[in-house]
Amino acid sequence: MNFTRRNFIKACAVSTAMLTAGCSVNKSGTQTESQKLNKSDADSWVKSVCRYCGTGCGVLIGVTNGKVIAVKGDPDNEVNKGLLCAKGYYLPQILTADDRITQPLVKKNGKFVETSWEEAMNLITEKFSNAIDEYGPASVGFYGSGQALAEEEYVANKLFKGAIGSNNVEGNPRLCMASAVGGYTTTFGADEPMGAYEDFEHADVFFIIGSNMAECHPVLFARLTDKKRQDPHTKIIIADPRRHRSHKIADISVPFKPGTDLALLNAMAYVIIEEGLTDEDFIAKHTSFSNGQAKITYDQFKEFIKDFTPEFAEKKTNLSVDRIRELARIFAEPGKNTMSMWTMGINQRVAGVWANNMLHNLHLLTGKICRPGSTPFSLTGQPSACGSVREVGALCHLLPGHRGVANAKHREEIAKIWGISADRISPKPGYHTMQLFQKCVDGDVKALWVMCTNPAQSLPNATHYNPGLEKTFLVVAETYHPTLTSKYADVVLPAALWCEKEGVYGNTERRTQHLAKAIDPPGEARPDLDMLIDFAHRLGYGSLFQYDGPEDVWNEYLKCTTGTDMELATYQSLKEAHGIQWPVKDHKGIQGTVRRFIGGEDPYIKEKGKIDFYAKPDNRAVIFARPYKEGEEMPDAEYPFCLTTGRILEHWHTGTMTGKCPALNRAVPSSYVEVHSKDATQLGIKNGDIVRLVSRRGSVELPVQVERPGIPQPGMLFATWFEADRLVNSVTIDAVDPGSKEPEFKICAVRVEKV
Ligand SMILES: Nc1nc2c(c(=O)[nH]1)N[C@H]1C(S)=C(S)[C@@H](COP(=O)(O)OP(=O)(O)OC[C@H]3O[C@@H](n4cnc5c(=O)[nH]c(N)nc54)[C@H](O)[C@@H]3O)O[C@H]1N2
Ligand SMILES: Nc1nc2c(c(=O)[nH]1)N[C@H]1C(S)=C(S)[C@@H](COP(=O)(O)OP(=O)(O)OC[C@H]3O[C@@H](n4cnc5c(=O)[nH]c(N)nc54)[C@H](O)[C@@H]3O)O[C@H]1N2
Ligand code: SF4
Ligand SMILES: [Mo]
Repeated sequence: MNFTRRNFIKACAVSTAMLTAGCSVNKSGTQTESQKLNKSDADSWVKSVCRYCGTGCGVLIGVTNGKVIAVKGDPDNEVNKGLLCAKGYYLPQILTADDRITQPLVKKNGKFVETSWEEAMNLITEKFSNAIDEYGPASVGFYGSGQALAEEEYVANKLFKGAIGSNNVEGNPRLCMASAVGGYTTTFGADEPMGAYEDFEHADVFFIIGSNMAECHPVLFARLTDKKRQDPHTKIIIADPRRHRSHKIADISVPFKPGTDLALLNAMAYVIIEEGLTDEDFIAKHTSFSNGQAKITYDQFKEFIKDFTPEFAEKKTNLSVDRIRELARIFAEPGKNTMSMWTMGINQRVAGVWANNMLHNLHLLTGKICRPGSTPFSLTGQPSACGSVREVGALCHLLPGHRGVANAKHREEIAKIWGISADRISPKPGYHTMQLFQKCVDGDVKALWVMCTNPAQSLPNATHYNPGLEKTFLVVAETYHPTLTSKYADVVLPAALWCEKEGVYGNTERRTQHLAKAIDPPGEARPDLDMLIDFAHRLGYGSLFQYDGPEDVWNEYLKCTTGTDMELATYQSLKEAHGIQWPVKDHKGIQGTVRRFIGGEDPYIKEKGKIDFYAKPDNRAVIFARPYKEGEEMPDAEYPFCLTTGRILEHWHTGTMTGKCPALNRAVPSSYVEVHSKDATQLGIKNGDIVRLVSRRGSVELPVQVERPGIPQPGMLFATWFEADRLVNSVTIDAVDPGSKEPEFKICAVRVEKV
């Protein structure tokens, strides 16, 4: 397996560039095969965005005779300036895979049979209507995706919350970004990062924790390596219990015991205060303090933080006191700009929101925020978790434009735009993701529409929840069949994929981008948007869903953002531009905003240079006193290993797409588990051996990789989970953060058995 991966990396210039420390963006950019393509190599080049990660790279899609012949990086898109990673480069191959479905499938006597759209949609309408009539609107639900288009999620949200009256609208961002949302909204009163990729150019220090950018945000990582090359004084700190590819460019590698970050982050705050590295003027002007229940004073916070000495953190994390002090000093060095970045190592935790708060604390205590190069910058996983779910409000407690279902004024405002009476929208949040699937197990959710996600493989403790999918009347809108989820479906609807439809994505840095349609979908496959609008009409809500395509939907959605803190750009300007960052400046949406909460950039602040956290009633960001908390299930005598799960460069989540690209699949054909060499010796296992990981919930058999490609801490295992035949999520834990309801994919206890 390794041998092939090495060959792959060698053969694929761009991924080599992305994976190798210190490489240059220009070099990697000009080396890609796709970059060599000329204008004349295709009949037309269509402007779009990569459908994979939250980086949001602009692409140009080469079309000849109605077929996609190539994809290349869009040189005019500021995000990637023409660069792509391997996954982006191989995008054309996912369109033509053998298991694309081109006609609706209905399960009859346990077997899937092809059917007409008419029959499939009539059946769905009948089942949903019966459930609503008999058991009420809360007996039906929708489970969507941060990979769907904004218009698709908007229409689903309106249909379920506004027309049907069910707030059971959820999606995979709950498994991913919910803790980051919780962090931004509690600390600043408003979701999403205030900074931007442009901050890379100004930062002196990068504090990267729980994030493997080299593999998960490769083009951003290339920007980082380029910055380091141009400015060798740049300091890069990478804190992660596993040494992975991103560590190669680290000036300081900080591998620590998994699940103990909260001790490290509080101890950094301790040192910053003790050593007088705070920005007192900033703290006095722009912050308040809270213990989560009530306001506290700065002095009370200082009292609280006294327990979190570097010595305390040393015991928990296995990092030395000196190292912890050093990290705090580098982070807080006066006159330098510090940018922190994090992803799932922080979010997918039962203390995910608290960990997010603590990262914000460090920036607020040192005043390293709202300045070019100083910002707490959460990296978003999916291409449109921000644009399609966080902004559209497609989670059970939200409404479009950063509004909430529990707020009467918000319900009024949205009901007006939706053309319904406000009492149609329930003030009670629906079931969050893990509840929703539990309610399927319990038989309380009778009918569920799943769109652009594969929960039977991606939910934690999946073996517990999957029988619920069997019980519920399940509609799965998919591009391929079978997937682990579509197997449970009563109806599978063939979906148009990526460039076979048109719409909008929103990436990590508040950048909204238009994806043009390049080719027709195969057979009878349709865009998800069309399916949802058709469904709304059949349910009898036709008058509320009179749209003539995605632009019409966008125009209605745009009204939900007017006058809010996240005013979006017009469809026309999005079509022309290479992404526009909200909030737009002129109500027309030509000019975006790079940084928020700073006058001169943020259109809502009149005075140039003034920092104003206006989303909070007192205009102050909150520094939270958050206690220490470990993982829900830490190792013990019976289950002595800490299992973490995550990603590699070549594969995307459940592997339905990247598994179709021969080069990617050859490079890494199977999921595996990384083991530290000490543990391997003790267990008597070597590369390629198959081991069984057993948790309190289930087991999975995986081939062993000893310290490659990453090196986990002793006592820690790292498993990839892209392979459908090895259900790693039968082992993971479904404990959730009490605030964000995001599950703890990153930590559970297992034992290892030789097979
Ligand atoms: N190639 C590729 N790229 C992707 C994706 C993909 O599937 N494939 N998916 C996209 C999506 S949706 C997401 S959410 C992102 C995820 O992007 P990342 O979060 O960067 O990726 P992961 O591998 O899930 O986890 C990152 C790291 O968290 C670390 N970790 C585990 N436990 C702890 C802990 O206790 N503390 C800390 N600090 N770290 C810990 C793991 O060691 C791991 O290396 O990637 C996006 N990009
Ligand atoms: N063990 C473990 N589990 C995890 C995580 C982890 O770190 N560890 N991470 C979690 C995170 S962060 C995330 S984001 C989730 C992701 O989990 P999922 O969303 O379940 O994974 P994907 O493989 O991205 O699923 C997307 C599905 O949509 C289909 N599809 C593609 N395009 C379209 C389209 O246009 N329309 C429709 N209808 N279908 C389409 C694809 O074929 C694919 O089956 O997994 C979570 N699960
Ligand atoms: S970095 Fe992300 S968005 Fe860019 S090409 Fe790679 S997968 Fe696509
Ligand atoms: Mo994610």
